[in-house]
Amino acid sequence: MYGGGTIFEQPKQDNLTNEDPVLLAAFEARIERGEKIEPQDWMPQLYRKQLIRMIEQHAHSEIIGALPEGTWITRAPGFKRKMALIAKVQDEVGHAQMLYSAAETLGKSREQMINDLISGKSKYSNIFNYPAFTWADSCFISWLVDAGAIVNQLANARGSYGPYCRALDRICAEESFHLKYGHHCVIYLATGTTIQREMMQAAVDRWWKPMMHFFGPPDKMSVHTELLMKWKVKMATNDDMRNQFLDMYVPKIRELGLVIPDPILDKDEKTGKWIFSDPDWDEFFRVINGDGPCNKERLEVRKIAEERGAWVRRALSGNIFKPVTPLA
Ligand code: FAQ
Repeated sequence: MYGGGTIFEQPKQDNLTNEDPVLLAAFEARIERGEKIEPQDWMPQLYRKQLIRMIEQHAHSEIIGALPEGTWITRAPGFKRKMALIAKVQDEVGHAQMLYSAAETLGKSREQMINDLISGKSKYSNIFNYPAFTWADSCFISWLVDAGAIVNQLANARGSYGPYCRALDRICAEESFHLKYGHHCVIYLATGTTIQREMMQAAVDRWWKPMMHFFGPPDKMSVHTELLMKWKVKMATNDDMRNQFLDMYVPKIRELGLVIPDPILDKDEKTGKWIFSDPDWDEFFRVINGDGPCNKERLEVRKIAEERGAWVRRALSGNIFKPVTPLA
């Protein structure tokens, strides 16, 4: 296992029955007034537990999310694209570090979070368990996965937990550059030669379903939304975020002559809601529970990275002669 750190006992409480009602009421009133909760402030165990779960999953998503695009750095067409992609991938890993720091303020150590990622205990975003076969797949991620991430993060940056919101503000600023870079890459392919256009269309066909999954299960199947909205951790429901993404990006995708692989995708102008085909929620749950096309490979790569970096961590901690403990 990843060494060091004290063992943090994950808050076990799944309800509020043991919380002091006076403190709980004061806490909820602060949230209602739009105040930020800071690490030293009183908070219910369940708020702490939910935030750790969500921020940790977000951090893992950034670090695993660097992998499918990372494999394209050496093959990106041209020096400028290589430079831009290196910078983007570096940013994503940096986002993970900011988010791990935000989660650490709640008491769980980075070592434990990394161990839980590598052992498969923690989740990370479904979408990074799919392969990036072509350069166009990498372009899809840079434009539309980043776009989806921004929709989610801009909303949640207005949330209640100070360290998470501040990390999200900084992340959104960087992601907006990724979005411009990704959009430029997609425009280039979608307005290029027949082969380039076909390659971009094939990427849209492959990634559309995971992209629909990206915002989480429909509200009626979501376990955590109600409580997280009440405590202003989530500032929009999964369906609202998906709808906002469709509102913003379906016209832009179609403008480029790309076809979204959903014959019934359409906006109901009366309700303002998009109508779309069922994106196969069974597949979503299989993938997030470890059985996607690349889950094993992604975790294996992370595990190797942790093993290879062990000597650096030992050196930094002054423990250079301590033997490396094999990863679990
Ligand atoms: N993938 O009750 P809900 C990025 C799980 S960052 C995997 O609705 P919740 C940057 C959920 O954890 C992308 N699992 O859950 C980038 C729960 O399982 P649990 C990540 C998912 O928390 C771009 C169960 O399903 N962004 O892309 C997913 O209320 C390009 C029930 O679901 C964040 O993490 C999913 N998509 O809402 C990097 C943002 N959806 O824990 C590189 C922060 C749901 O009970 C390249 N997170 N699940 O075992 C959130 O906003 C929320 O956690 C949601 C899910 C909206 C993702």
